[in-house]
Amino acid sequence: MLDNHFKKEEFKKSVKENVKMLYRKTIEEANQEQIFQAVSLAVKDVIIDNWLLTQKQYEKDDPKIVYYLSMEFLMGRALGNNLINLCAYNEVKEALEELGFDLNVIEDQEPDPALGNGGLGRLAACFLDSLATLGYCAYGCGIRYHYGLFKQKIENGFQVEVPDNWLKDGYPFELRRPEYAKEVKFGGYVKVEYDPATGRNNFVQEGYQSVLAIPYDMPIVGYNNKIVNTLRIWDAQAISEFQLDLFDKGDYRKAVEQENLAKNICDVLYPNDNHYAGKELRLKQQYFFISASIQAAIEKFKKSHSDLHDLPKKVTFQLNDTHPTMTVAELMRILLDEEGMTWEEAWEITTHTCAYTNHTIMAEALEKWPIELFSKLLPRIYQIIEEINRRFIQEINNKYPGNQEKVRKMAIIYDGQVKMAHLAIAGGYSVNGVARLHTEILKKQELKDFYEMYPDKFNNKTNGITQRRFLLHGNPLLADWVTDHIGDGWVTDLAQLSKLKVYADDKKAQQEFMNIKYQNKVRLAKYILEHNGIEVDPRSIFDVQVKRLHEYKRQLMNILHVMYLYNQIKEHPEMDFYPRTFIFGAKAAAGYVRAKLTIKLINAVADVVNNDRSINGKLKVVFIENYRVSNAEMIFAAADVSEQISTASKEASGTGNMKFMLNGAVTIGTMDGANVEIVEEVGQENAFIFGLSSDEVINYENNGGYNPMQYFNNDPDIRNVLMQLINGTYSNGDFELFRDIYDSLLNTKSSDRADTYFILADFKAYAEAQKRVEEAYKDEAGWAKKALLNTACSGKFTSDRTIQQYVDEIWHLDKVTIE
Ligand code: CR6
Repeated sequence: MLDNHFKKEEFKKSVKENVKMLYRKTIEEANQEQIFQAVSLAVKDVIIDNWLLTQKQYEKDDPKIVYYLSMEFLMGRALGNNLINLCAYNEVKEALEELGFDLNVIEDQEPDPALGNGGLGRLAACFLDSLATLGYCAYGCGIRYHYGLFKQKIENGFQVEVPDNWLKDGYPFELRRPEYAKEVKFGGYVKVEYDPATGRNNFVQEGYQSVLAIPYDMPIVGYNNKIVNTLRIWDAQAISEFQLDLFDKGDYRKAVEQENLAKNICDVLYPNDNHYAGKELRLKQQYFFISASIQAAIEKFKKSHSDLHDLPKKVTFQLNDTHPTMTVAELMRILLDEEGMTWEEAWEITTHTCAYTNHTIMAEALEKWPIELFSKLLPRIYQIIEEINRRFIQEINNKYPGNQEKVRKMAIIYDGQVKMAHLAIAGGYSVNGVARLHTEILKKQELKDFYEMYPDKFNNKTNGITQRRFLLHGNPLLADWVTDHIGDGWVTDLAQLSKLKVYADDKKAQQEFMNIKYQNKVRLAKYILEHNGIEVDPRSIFDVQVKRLHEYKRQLMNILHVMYLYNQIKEHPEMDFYPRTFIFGAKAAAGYVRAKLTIKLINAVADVVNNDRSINGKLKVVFIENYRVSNAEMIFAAADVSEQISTASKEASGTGNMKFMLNGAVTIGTMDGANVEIVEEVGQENAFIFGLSSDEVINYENNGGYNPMQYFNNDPDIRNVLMQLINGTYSNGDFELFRDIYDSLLNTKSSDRADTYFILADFKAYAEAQKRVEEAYKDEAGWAKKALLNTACSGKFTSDRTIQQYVDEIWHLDKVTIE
């Protein structure tokens, strides 16, 4: 498989040459960061050859293209992944060893491109990997944020956000393409001109401000197939740099305004996961990258096709959540205003080209822009949405004559707001959820009226993850073991993992499997010691919850349970207890006060528990600082227990759950999101399921909630733990520090419903499930079998499967092979 380009000697020569050219140094003089740059350039050189080949092939085959439009691409480091997909990892590792360098250390020099928050952005990155690997023509379209998701420091137990200046040393895998720049217009007003020649009105935006969108391309390397697709992220540049004559005309103020507009747009990724903040700059970001992307896509289409009516046959715009919904209106604008089509023609094309993925039912994540803000910033786009809305309401009225309730619930513009989800549904041909349960909830609850009106648009695409990054790269020991047993077909066909099932009862296989887990735990323990100064025992159960911090994900329930266990051990020192290490990793949105307080609570509990010698190290709590893609790979590989404990119905899918499963961790979780399908694949007996069902939760919610007080009053264990939040146990005597958390559960003053996420209702069931985990772990062979079966049954959760379903059922792309 070794590509010609990766002849070891040649590669070494090229690294040396790059060090010389870039830094005027010999390889002995260069530091690790410089070696990283030099190695990356050598790798990029190989990639570019394949990139050109791919381009040629696409020009020849003219396949249908999917544009995956997303505000977020949480790519993680590229060097290791590119080497994996070029099948050159081991060769390069050896070459570097011969030069006196360790590839792992070199990989660690790369900043994590963190242009995303969590699951949604990481999903986009997995999808790009699968699209290239399966040979489909795809472009990722996004924003080149100068600052990605903040870096997290923990100071005195609190989260502190540090800017992520990932571009400061230059990013070797990007390619600036100024020749493809596009102009994007904001503000001004729309002038209507009657054109006697056509008998139509022309709509002309005037008095606007412009920004130049400059694309940067990143290569997306397919696995072992020479295909290299493109992630195109747009950066903003002031147009005045190009139009200096503005100054001459004396329009200095406008020039400065445009300069500022350009400066701000791509500054920073909004750090909210599953939460809509309604900021004007965010709206600018959305239109900025959508306008540039759609303009570029139409221009590209027109280069090799004569009739825009064929667009739906050749192009799909997939909207990753509502953030890119502007696509619907921008495409209409181009077809109407620039291409001179009639409304009916343009609408026919648009509604067969756009498709929408919904990623949440959380009300606070729904994007609703105030008309004021929207129409001022995007006057022409707003006009078009008004017309879409007018016609859509007509359609509703035709279908449900006289039913004002339907109009109120479904209109795109209502109550002074533009509802982006409604626009995405009306303006596209497909609406999909991201796990079976989630899609059913959309159909029966959240989007019920839309489902009734357009049943055929709705479909499910259960999320997936790429095994190339999360097993082959992240867990080389297990990857090799799997290949030794069933061959390497799983790398591109994960269903083959089911061939491992025959080893589930095999003593030798079990031992080897658990020995690999042990070695990965040693690797993580070392990382924890280096980064947290906490010593953990790799023989203890590694019980892990890593994901964004959000109340619905219930990290709070996890830490309350740790407090409960600690009480138990203190009260009954003689009690049989299998040593356990609870590991957390999570970033909280900078403005999410309660989430940040939860981080403090976890660290406060860790402080007390880890320093209590009387419990003989039976319990350890670790909060891993700055959880991100690169350390995630190592964490998944080392987990025994995967915490997937969201309030049922709230987690649309989850994807961390799949990464744990692939790496042989056993799930403790609720019947939520993709957990339902995980249990279906691996069997009830190989997971620990507990808690309220989504139906029960929704039922409570529709009937005014439930009363957590009853649990507080009737259960002394729960009462004890809650009292410890306000009696100074974990706050050096400060009664107030954690009072907000206490209040959130019992609602003594806040206006929200008490215990919105049913923590007290599920607490005892969770504790009981944790007890079952402990018992199961004591049975070594039994646990090994469970762990091994989790890996063996994880085949369904590859993003290759997800992408193939998108292709078969929504996109209908053509497969391409490089000759
Ligand atoms: N926060 C869902 O909450 C899902 C991902 C990807 C999320 C999560 O359950 O796995 O999307 N939703 O589909 C949003 O971001 C809106 C997420 O990552």
